[in-house]
Amino acid sequence: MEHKAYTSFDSGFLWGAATASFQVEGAVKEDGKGLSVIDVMPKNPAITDFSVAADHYHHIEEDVALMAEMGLKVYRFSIAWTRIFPKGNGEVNQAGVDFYNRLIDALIKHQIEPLVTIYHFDYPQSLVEQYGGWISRESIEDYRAYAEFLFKTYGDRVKYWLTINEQDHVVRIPSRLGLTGEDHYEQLRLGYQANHHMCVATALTIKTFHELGMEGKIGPAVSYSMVHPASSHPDDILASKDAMLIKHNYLMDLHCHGEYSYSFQRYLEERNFTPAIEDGDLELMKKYPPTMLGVNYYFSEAVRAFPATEEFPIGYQKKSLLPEAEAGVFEVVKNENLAATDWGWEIDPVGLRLTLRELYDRYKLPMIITENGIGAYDKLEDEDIVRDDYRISYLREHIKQVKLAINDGVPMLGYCAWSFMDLVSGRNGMEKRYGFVYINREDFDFKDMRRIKKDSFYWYQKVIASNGEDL
Ligand code: BGP
Repeated sequence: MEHKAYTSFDSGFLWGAATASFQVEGAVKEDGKGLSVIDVMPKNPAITDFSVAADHYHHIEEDVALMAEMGLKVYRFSIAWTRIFPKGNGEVNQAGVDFYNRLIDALIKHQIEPLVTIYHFDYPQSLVEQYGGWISRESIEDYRAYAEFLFKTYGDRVKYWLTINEQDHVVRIPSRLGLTGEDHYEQLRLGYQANHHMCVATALTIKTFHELGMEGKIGPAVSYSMVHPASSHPDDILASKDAMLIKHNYLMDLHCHGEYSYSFQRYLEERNFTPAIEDGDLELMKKYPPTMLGVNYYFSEAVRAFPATEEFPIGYQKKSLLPEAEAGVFEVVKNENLAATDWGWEIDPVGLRLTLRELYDRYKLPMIITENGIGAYDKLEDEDIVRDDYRISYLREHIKQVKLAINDGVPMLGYCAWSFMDLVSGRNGMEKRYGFVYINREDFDFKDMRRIKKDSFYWYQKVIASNGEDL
């Protein structure tokens, strides 16, 4: 809807940018760090691994100085669990603790609010070896204890906490659970068990957060985006609702309402995916919901109905990282109304406003955008220039929609672009860049790791200085 008058961003709006430990830090074996599932997963010979990344581990002073120059109000980063507890539990590694103390102190010195992700994909490999990791119930207490340690160690300076990043991706990407093997359906079954444990672990962690009397807010960072019906045909509309359920809402319903919704229960039962649930688990989730939500948003999708056939019976899935087609439910199709990135992600700024509205309608929590950005083949030109006007335009259009969502009445705490600096993409190495700051390295040539401000750096600096007026 349009409004008669529009308000500006609140003066305390948190303008920020984000990264994740394994994608920026490098130094994967330094100063006592233990191995994570990311460090041991099979390498793709065509792209770089995460062992050096943006070498942030050795550049934190310089990187934080750049954040300060840009005017960031908040910096979202994740703590590498295995720097703190190399084995995931047991002994603490003081060198790892000190590293994040230095980072947090540097941020505070520059009046940049730290927004800490407790766990962003880099699960301790030792926990997989000890008891199978997230698929075992033992994982719950180890996560909670790790989070409690962080609260006690950094909670005097950190007010905003994200529990688990994109749990739905962890559930569906076997290597991130430390799973091996080829049986897609068995991996999904285990994934839903892991999902349940992660939800209980999140609730227990939020309980600990309250018991310790922590100030500030806590909640998951969820990958959540609208799934549009490809047409106004009622079958397609049903397909879009079902896709929203099995991609996004199933998890939010657990986190925020402590329930497996009636339709998701049916979905799990029919596929033999129902996890073991102990008495009290759902009550715990109900009692300790998040107090804020982090929202990762890159694109929207369009779907149409995918009727089951003999060839594609109910439950058949096109095996892919994330659900793209499931017989009897939905199939992702191209949205002819939208342009896409070089990696085929459909660019939908209005979809962000719709997403925020949908989340607030359903879960009534204040939100912060924890990731939003465009991956592109940036080109470094002579005199250290990177003309990333496509990034400026992507971010501008999305920020406009955040403002409109605020005008619709959605409480927004802030906006973190992905990413502050170039980092190793989750699946595409260094060639898919997201940062405001260019890191001078390629997949297999580390060059000099020089930090170079892109055009978007100067643009975002003005956006922040004008509190979102000068877009
Ligand atoms: C999200 C992750 C990030 C980041 C981002 C971009 O799913 O939380 O860690 O990787 O996606 O994805 P990619 O790097 O695959 O382009």
